[in-house]
Amino acid sequence: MLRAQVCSNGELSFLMEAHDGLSARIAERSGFKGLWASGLSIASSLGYRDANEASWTQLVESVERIVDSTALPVLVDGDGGFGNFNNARLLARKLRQRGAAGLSLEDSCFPKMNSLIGERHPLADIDEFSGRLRAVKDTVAENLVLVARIEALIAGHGLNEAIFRAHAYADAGADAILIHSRKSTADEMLSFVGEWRNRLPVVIVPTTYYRTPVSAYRDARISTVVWANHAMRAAAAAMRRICDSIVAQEGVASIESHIAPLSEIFELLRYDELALAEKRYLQPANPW
Ligand code: SPV
Ligand code: MG
Repeated sequence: MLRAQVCSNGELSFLMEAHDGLSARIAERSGFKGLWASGLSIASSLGYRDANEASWTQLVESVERIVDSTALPVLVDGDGGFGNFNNARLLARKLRQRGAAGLSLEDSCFPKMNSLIGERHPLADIDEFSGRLRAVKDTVAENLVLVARIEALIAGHGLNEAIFRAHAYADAGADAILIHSRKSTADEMLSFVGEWRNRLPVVIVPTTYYRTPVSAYRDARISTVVWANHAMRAAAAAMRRICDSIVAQEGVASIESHIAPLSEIFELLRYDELALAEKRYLQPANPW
């Protein structure tokens, strides 16, 4: 299912960020057809910085909660793979076991730093990173969509370096290329796409160039747009507003209509299914 979405040049697909079971369930209910298990959002929800402070096992456990909570395919942001080829293939194997549909690996060095902050983004050696991709491919074969993410534009190395790396990663067996840019317009990313000519399908993350209309991505025959952090940021804004209000008013009377009713939470988490299961499986209460 994810392969059809990410690897299609025909129809633009959208992956929504999820960082836990609840955010995954909400995205599914809104109609998204696939999820992005965001490193930034998962780390933030755990109280960590997106700098490989969360361990690979914590990532795998978060992904398991996301996978278990919906029927949607999940593309996992695996950062650089938490080390060399061996760490990357171990991560891939465990993610596959927990039901992930795809893995995105970026050509950064361990420990990484989130692409949208700071100026220090050292790139991995091309051959070394290609080895990580080949090791993952040899380990999980066709069972996990492998997205190779290029950080060359983030690191300020320009278009030629990005294209050179994309060809190397295609040769190494990647199924799709994620080209990341943190410019406020889509120009840099679109220059890459023009030059690349869809040798492999292209995935983008329009967090900083959010003003660009989606029609521009369709025109450029991009395969997949990742809305990478919007559930986490929406939750942060809502929690801040509500906490500020409760402090200021020393009470919760005025906020009730601004928060999700408990009935919505019970519905999202399918308490009705549990009630039915109790009828079916629970012993009748002992009359004595
Ligand atoms: C993420 O969602 O963790 C990403 C995208 O990798 S970004 O934060 O832009 O690096
Ligand atoms: Mg990330």
